[in-house]
Amino acid sequence: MNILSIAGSDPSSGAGIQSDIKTFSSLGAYGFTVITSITSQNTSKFSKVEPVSSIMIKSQIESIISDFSINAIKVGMVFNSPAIKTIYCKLKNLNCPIILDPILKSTTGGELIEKNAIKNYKKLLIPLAYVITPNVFEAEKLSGIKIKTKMDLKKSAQKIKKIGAKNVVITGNLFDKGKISDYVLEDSRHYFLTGKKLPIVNHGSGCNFSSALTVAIAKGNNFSNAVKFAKEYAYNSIKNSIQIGKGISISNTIAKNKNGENILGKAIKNFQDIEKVYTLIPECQTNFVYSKLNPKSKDDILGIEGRIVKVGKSVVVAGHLKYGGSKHVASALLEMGKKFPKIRSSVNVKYDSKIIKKAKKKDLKIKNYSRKDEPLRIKKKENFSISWGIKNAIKNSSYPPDIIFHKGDHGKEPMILIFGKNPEEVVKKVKQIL
Ligand code: PXL
Repeated sequence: MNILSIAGSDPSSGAGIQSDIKTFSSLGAYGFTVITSITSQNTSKFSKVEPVSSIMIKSQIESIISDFSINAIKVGMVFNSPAIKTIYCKLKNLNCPIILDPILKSTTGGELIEKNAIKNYKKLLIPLAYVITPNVFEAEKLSGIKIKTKMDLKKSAQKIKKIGAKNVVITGNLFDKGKISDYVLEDSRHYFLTGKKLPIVNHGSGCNFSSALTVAIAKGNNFSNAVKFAKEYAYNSIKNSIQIGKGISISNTIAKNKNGENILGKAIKNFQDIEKVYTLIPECQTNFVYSKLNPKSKDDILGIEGRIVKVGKSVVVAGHLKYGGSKHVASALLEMGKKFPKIRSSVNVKYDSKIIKKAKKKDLKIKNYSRKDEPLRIKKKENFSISWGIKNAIKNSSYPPDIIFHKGDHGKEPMILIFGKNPEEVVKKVKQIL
């Protein structure tokens, strides 16, 4: 996932470009940056701002878009009209969602856009936005409507939508005591997303919200799910904010626990390093999966969205680790886990009778099933075959097998699945059969 942030530099890394990169990384996206202005500020004081020339902004954008494919663009602080015009010219024909986060003032009071640039901001940038995310103050300035009631809020959002943004989210509304809500105006509906207000004044959560929203949209989430996700992400960034300077707290974009990814990632690396492992890769290629405790569906099972593929005499990982990334091997593991919940990892390799012989010699426990016995109603349903096969193979077993294989059927490649309590145990078993 590749995201471009066009924004200002904040040396405290609480907001702006630096903060955006932190958010993108924590969510597994790659962040490119185009710097529109440089600020000097810390947690107590905003000092200076110096705009980057439009020639340099243009050149930065060209460097990035000529080389990389971009899944979404976030536009944050743009200080003046030349910057706005340049960004408009460069983005207007790009076919990728633009998330516009209007930045007028810093939390500590610095002016982050020239007054006479707001007109061009509205005219040129708002119509490019797939979504715009003003806070209440910014919505008032952009719409010219003072927001005192929920009705004002709706009118303000409608006015901004009329200027040209496809969707509008006005963040940080404090109408209900102890609560904070975002007002969301989509194409055909509008609603509030309300949550608990944390009593923490912080620097950065607005940027965290729009950056997380950008990643969620780039990943193809539908709009309302993306907004929900971003709201929760921003809430956590405030909850985890750190008092690192002498002034207000800095919101903290802690990465989600990546334990599963680390464990599976390491095991895949060890799998790749096994001598002659390429001989084990079947025609339909290999996936390697690792389940959460008590998985409910394939979405609780981490796998490669893609495959481990054979390239000459080596194997490479084509794709990324993702929960829900595997269909077939994950189905097998899910079925195995129903009877033997301690078994949480599996890999599929090519069937070869020599491998089965070797596994027997090494005292690995082996079960099998025949795809020829598969009832027609199972054959017809996509992805049911494997669950059916595994269920059959273990139905009379009082222990979890290390290996389950089948010898294929018309047009179905024979296959071996190797199981273990964790990915490293699976790699150990693979080493035994080679
Ligand atoms: O939080 C908004 C923001 C965005 N970008 C930059 C900033 C700020 C607030 O201070 O400095 C560069």
